[in-house]
Amino acid sequence: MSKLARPRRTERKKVGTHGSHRVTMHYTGTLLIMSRLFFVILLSGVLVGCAHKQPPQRINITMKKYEFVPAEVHIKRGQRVLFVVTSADTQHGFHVEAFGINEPVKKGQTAEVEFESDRAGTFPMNCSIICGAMHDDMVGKIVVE
Ligand SMILES: [Cu+2]
Repeated sequence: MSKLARPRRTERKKVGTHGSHRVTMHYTGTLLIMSRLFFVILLSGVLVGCAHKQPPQRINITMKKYEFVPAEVHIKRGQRVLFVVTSADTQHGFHVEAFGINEPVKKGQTAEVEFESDRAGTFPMNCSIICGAMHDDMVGKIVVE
C-alpha cells in the first residue's frame, strides 16, 4: 500500500499548482479507480483465458483394410486435437508424415496421438505397416482449416 500512496501524493502536488484542492482530490480519485478498474479487467481477462483452455478435440479414426473411416478429417488450425485411432482388423500404422506422426495401431488396441497444427492445408494420412495386397491404397486426408 505504501507504494501506492507515494505517487498519489506527487500527483496531488503537481495538479495542485493548477487548480483547487477539490479538483486535485477528484483527479487522483479517478486515477485510482481507473487503475483499479484496469487491474480488475486484466485479472478477469487472465481468468477467462484460463477457463477457455479447453481439452483437446477428440477425433475417432478407424483403420481397416483398406481405408480410413472417416477418410477425411477436418480440424481447425491452432486447435489441439487428440486422434483416437483403432484398428478394425489387423495391425496398421497411423502415419501422417507432415506432422511427424507414426503410431502402430494394433488389432483391438487404441493408439492416441495428440497434436496441434499451426499451418493450414491438406495433409495425407496413410498406413505405415504393410497390412495386405492393397496396403498402398490405404490413404486418407487431414484438412486443416
Ligand atoms: Cu495398412
